[in-house]
Amino acid sequence: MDPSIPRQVGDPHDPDSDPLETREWVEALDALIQSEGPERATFLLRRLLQHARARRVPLPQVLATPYVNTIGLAEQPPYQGNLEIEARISALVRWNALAMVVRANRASGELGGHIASYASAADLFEVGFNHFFRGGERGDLVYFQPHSAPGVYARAYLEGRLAEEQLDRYRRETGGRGLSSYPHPWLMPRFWQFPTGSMGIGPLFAIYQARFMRYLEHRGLADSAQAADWSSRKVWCFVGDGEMDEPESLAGLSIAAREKLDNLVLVVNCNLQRLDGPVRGNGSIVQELEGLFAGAGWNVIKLLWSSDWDPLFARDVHQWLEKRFLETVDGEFQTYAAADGRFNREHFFNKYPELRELVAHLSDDDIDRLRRGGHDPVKIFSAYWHATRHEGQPTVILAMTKKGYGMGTAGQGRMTTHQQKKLDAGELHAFRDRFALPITDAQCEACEFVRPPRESPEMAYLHARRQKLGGYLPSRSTKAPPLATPEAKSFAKFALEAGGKEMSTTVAFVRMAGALLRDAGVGKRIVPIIADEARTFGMADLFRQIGIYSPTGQLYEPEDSHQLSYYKEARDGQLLEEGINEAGAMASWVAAATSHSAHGVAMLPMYIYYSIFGFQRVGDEIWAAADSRSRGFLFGATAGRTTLSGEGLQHEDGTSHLAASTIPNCRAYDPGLACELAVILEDGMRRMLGAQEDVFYYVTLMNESYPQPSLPEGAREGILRGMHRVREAGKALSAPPGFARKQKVRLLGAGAILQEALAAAELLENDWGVGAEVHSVTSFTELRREAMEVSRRRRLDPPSASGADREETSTWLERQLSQTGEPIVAASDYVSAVADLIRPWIRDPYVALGTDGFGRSDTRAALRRFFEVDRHSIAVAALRALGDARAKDAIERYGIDRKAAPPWAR
Ligand SMILES: Cc1ncc(C[n+]2csc(CCOP(=O)(O)OP(=O)(O)O)c2C)c(N)n1
Repeated sequence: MDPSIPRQVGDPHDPDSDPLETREWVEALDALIQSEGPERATFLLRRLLQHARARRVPLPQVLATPYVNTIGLAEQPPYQGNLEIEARISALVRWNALAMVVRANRASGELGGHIASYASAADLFEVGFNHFFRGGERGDLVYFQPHSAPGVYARAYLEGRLAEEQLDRYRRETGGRGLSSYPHPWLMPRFWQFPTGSMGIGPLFAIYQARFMRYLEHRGLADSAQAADWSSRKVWCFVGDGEMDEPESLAGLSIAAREKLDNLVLVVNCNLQRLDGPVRGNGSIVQELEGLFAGAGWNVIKLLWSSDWDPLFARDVHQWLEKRFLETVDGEFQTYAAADGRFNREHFFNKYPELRELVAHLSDDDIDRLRRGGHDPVKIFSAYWHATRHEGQPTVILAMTKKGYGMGTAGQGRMTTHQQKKLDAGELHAFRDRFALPITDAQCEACEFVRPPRESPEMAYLHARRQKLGGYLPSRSTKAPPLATPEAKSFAKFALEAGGKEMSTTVAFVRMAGALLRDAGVGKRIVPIIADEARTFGMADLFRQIGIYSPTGQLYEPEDSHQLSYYKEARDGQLLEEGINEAGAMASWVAAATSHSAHGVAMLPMYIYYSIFGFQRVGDEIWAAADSRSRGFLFGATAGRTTLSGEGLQHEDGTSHLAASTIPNCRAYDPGLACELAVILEDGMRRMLGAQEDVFYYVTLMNESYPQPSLPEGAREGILRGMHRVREAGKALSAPPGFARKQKVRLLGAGAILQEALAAAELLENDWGVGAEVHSVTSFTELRREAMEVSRRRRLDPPSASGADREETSTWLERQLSQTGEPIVAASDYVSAVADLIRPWIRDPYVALGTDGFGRSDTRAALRRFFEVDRHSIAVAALRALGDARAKDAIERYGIDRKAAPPWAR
C-alpha cells in the first residue's frame, strides 16, 4: 500500500531491535495507568511528546489513530433500551422504505429513489429516533442525509404521521398528498425543516445553525421559558462520506471548532461508497476525515466495529487486527462487504497465521455476521451518548457501514447499488428473511406496507420512546408571534423627503439600517451580516454601535480603541462579521431567516454583500434558502455592471436580477431612488414579520451619488408593483406639450441607469424635440410575475363573451404602458434579458438595452457608453424606434462608434 495513505499511523509490527526494552516501557505505562489513572498517563505522554519534538525526534502523524473504535469497551454506557423490540421496529422501517421505492418504480421506472443509502443509515437514524433526537417545539434540529428520506417517511408512517396513500405517492406530488423526493420544506411545510438535497448544503447549514443558536442565546433572545432546554438543544447532521467531498461540507469546520459548538453532532455515514464507486478506493475515507476534523479541532469518534468484534479484539493482544485494518484500503473493504463469510475468511483473516487462528472457532456464517459499527445499536448508542455529553468541541462520528446493508446479492457493497430501485421476488424474500419480517410471500412480492396495530409491543414502544423524547420529528413549526413593523417615515424620513439631496442608495440604506437597529420593535431582531466589507459599504460605525458577535467577547484591546467607532467584539454583539466567506454568511442568513420556524423567534437578517458574490457565488444556497421558506433581506451592494466602476470583470454584476427572477418567493428590486428603497423596506418588513408571508427580498444598492427626489405622491403602489412614472413628457420642450403622438417615446430606467434614462429624456427633448416620459422600474421581476399570472388566467379561464361572470383585470404593466403606438426603450445595469422579462406584454415597439458581455474596469461614463446603456445610446435607440431618420445624425453628434463590435463580442 502507498505509504502516503493516511491509514498508516505507525505500525506496531515494525521490526523491533530491542523487544525487551520495548516491553519494559509498555509495562511501565501500564503500571502508571493502573496506579495513577489515565489522566496522569495523558499528561506524561504529552510531556514526552513535547520533549521529543524539542529533540527533533521524528514522530508518527498524530491526527490519525488506529482503525478501531475510539470508545473503548470500558467507557461504553449500558444500553438503555430494548434491543429486541428496536430490531423489529427497525426491520419494519427498512421494509417500508424499500417497499415504497420499489412500488414507485414498479408504477413508473422514471421516478427514481434510493434504497441502498438508507439501508446503510437505518441503524444510525433509528438509535437517534429511539434515544436521542428530542422532539417538540424546542427540540433538536436534525439535518437528514437527503436520499435517505425514504427511511424517514417509513418511520413517520409507522408513527401514524403519514398515511399509506402518501407512501404510495412517493415522488408523485403533482396530484397532492405526495411525498417529496428529498427534504423540501417548500413542498412539505409541516414535515421537513431543512433542505439537504443539494450535497454539502446540509453540513454547512447545520454548522451555522448551531452557531446561530448560540448567537440567540448570547443575545438573550433564546426562548427564556425554556432556557435550560435551550442550551442542551442539539443540532444533528447526517451526511454521506461521498458528500464530504463537497467543499461546502468542509467549509464550516474551523468555525465550529473555534466557537466550541458542542451543541453540534455530525454523523458521517461511511459506507465507503458514493454513486459511481468507492469514495477512496485506494485509501481510507475514515482516516482522511479523522485527520481533517481533528486538525480543525473537532472531537472525533470513530465508530467502526460492532460488539461482535469485541471478543476478537480482547484476544488479539498483539494487535494483528489493527495491523490488518490499517493495510486494507477502502476498495477492499467494499469487496468484503459484497462478499460472504468464506471469502472474508480467506482474503482478510487468512493473510496472517495469527488472524487465521483468531477466527478459527468461527464458522463462515459467524464471520459473515461480524457487523460494522454503524449497524450495531449498542455501539451507536455509545457514540451518541459520548457525543451529546462532550463539552467544548463539536463532535463528528465517523460511522462505518455497508452500503445496501441487508440487500444481499441485490445490492450490499455492490458497485451499482446506489441506483438499485427494483428487487425481484427472490431478492425480496431474502430481504424479508434477513430481517425476520412477519410477512407472507405474497405480501412480500406485492411489496405491501406493514404497520402493526397500535397496541402491538412494537408500536407501543415506538410511541413511548417518542413521547419521552418530547414528540415526533421531523416536524416543521410555523409558530412565531408576528411583529409590529415600523413605517418608513420613522426610519427613512430623510429619504422620503430628500428634496434633491445627493446620496447613493447604499448610503441611504446604511442610514435606514442604523435607524431600524434603534427601533423599539424590530431593532433587536435585526441580524446584520457582513462578509468583510463593512468598510466598503460605509458601515464601520456599526462595529461599535451594535458590536460584532464573538462568543469569547474581546480578548485584546483593538488597535483603534481610542476611536469613537472602534472594532468592538462582544459576546452579545449583534453584527455577524463572517470574514471573507460568502458561503458562511449565507448560511448564517438562512439560520436567521428561518428562526421563526426553527426557534419560534422571528428574526430579520440583513446580509449586505458585493452583489456579484451572491446569486453567482452562492446561488445554490439562495435556492435552498427559498426552499427553507426564509424571510429576510439580501442586499446586493455595489450592484450593476457599470455602477461599480474600476473593478472589472470579476466584480461587476450583470446577472443577479436574472437569477433572482427565477426564484418564486424572492421579491427582487433594483431601486434607483432612496425613497423607493424606503418604501420597499417598509413593505418587506410588513409582509415578512407582520403578515408572516414566506417571501424574502433581494434588493440591489448602488454606490453612485446623485440628487435624490422626495417620494412622489401616489408612487408607493407603483414602486412595490414594479414601476412608476417619474417624468412626464414635454418638460424640457419649449413648445407646450401637444406634439404629435409619433414624437413621443417612453423610457424605462432601472437602478442607477434611471439617471441615464432621465438624462436621455432631456437630450431627446432639447436636442431633437421628441417628448420623453420616464418610468422608474423598480422590479422587472414583479411586473413579469403579475403579467404571467393574468396571462395564465386569460388562457385557462377566460371571461365569458358577455363578460358577465367575472371582471377581467388588467395588469399594472398594461396600465402603465398602455398601447399608444409610442415606442418604449428600457435600460438597466444588467444583461438585456432582464429588461426583456416584460417584452411579451408590451404592445408597442420595445427596445431592451443592457450590459451584456464581460465586465471591464473604467469610469462609469466610459462603461455605460461601452455597454450602450448611457444617455446617448438610449436617445439614439429612442430615435431609431420612432423611425426618425435623424438617428443617424444623433449617432454622429454623440460620437457613437457604430462600427464597433457589440460589447458581448469583445
Ligand atoms: C450537489 C450535488 N451533487 C450531486 C448530487 C447527486 N447525488 C445524490 S446522492 C449522490 C451520492 C452520495 O454518496 P454519499 O454521500 O457517499 O452517500 P451514500 O448514498 O453513499 O450514503 C450523488 C452524487 C446531489 N444530490 N447534490
